[in-house]
Amino acid sequence: MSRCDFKIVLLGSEHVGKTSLVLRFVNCRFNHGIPYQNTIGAAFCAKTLQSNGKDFTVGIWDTAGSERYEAMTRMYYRGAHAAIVCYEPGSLASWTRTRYWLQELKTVEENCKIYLCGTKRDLLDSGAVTRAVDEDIVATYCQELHGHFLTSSKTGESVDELFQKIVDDCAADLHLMRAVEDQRLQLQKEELAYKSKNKEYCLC
Ligand SMILES: Nc1nc2c(ncn2[C@@H]2O[C@H](COP(=O)(O)OP(=O)(O)O)[C@@H](O)[C@H]2O)c(=O)[nH]1
Ligand SMILES: [Mg+2]
Repeated sequence: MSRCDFKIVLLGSEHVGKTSLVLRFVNCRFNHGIPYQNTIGAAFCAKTLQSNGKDFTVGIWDTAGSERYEAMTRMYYRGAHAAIVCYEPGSLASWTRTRYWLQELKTVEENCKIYLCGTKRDLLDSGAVTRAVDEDIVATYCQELHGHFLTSSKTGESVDELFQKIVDDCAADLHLMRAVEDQRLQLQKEELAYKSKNKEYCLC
């Protein structure tokens, strides 16, 4: 049984910045200048955050964006409590892929809270790239979603805010919190059962 309270999955096309976003959030760093490393299948990591004075462990699945791994990616968003769907504001192709994932999530995982994330904000701010994805269109899509953040994994801008909002939304979801409490109780029971079983064999 999983010890994570909330499951978050990252979706979006290759190169959009998903792995960098997770690394910035979990390790507070940005791998600048390191050659691009394609995520194979998916990668997992976890971090504990607080909401309303309580600790919650979030498990994050960073998926491969490539269409080659699409069937595999579906396995990772099954049962996700939240999805971060990433696009690059400077890339129309990445936005097309985003629309695909939004549609897919809405039909397959209707209870999943969806957050749009425009990545590489530093490149937009510095003028290194120009916006190709229309802001009004993004705003229209956002009306049905839980939030929209423009992040930079290079500077860290809005990264913690994105994950904090997800944890706050999950912690405010009574149905989900009931499931979290049940899971914690179950884990406690299993731990107690394990300890008392091992005591029987202890010779000291
Ligand atoms: N300037 C800038 N580059 C970024 C940012 N996020 C990612 N990158 C770069 O974009 C490329 C793809 O990033 P990666 O996180 O591997 O994308 P993924 O394929 O979606 O996991 C890498 O060369 C990163 O260094 C960002 O916020 N700012
Ligand atoms: Mg990756």
